[in-house]
Amino acid sequence: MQKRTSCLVTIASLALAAGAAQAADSTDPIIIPIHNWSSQIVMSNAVGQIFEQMGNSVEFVSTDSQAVYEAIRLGDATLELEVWEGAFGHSFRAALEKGGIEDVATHAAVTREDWWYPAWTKEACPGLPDWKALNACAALFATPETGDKGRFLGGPVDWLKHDQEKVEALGMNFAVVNAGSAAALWAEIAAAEKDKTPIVVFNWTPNFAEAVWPGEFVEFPAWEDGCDKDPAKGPLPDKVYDCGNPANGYLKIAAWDGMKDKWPAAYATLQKVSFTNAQIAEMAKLVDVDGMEPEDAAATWLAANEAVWKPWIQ
Ligand code: TMO
Repeated sequence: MQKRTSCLVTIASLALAAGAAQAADSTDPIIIPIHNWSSQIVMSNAVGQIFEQMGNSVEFVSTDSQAVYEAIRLGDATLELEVWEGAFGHSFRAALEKGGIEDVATHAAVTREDWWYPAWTKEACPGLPDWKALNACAALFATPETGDKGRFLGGPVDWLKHDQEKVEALGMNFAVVNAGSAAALWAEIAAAEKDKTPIVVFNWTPNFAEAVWPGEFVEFPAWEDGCDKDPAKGPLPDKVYDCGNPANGYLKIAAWDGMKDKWPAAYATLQKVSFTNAQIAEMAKLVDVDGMEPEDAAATWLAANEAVWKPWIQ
């Protein structure tokens, strides 16, 4: 009897172990959202190609970079590979509070997204990078479009950088104009470079741009948690957004909380994914400087970096 019981237990645990080993990923496609800046598009293709090598099916869907957190929560998108703290922390935190979305991993990369100027701008406004010095130089950045106010060229509106709130909170003499695309930002910097016109635009790191145009971020009052919600946070007691974006921001990976059960192998790989600043800047460069298609850039990157990602699929 004793013997028989232990035999049954053994068979049961063997069956369990076999069941666990056989729990295959669903054949449904993993839905990977694509946004409007190059590193995110290349990284999404690279991780998608890794999933395909593992035998998964993948579908890429163009998605608004803020609405994506709600889509993931509902399982309409499976994951997000680039959750930038500055641009998307607010939407990500709101989705986490509602539930259905998971904070899966944090990349090695440290990020920053904020007002930025190419080096030649500082010659015209030597008090930079201090934001008060920038504000005192506002007339240097005036255009017919902005009248006597300085022009700040922000990113596409879906990056929701709260630049207008920041201008109002800090009482800045600037008008915010949004670029239609990331490419429009690069075109604007390249045009200003010809005659060294002072310019202040939205930029971020890691990005290809830092290798092409040396420059600096404007130093606003330091970010504090809650600066986007709580007027007491930041230097002004009655304003929200009276601060810059985080200077050492995170870059996270998020996923639908059903992913781990539906695609357990892909999920285990996703937990290991981590890219550095240099790797992300390189992904952007393959598209923005070398002119590759994102799919080819991803394949090229994977071929050159097998030692980085092969361990993620074991
Ligand atoms: C979201 N972005 C990296 C473009 O700032």
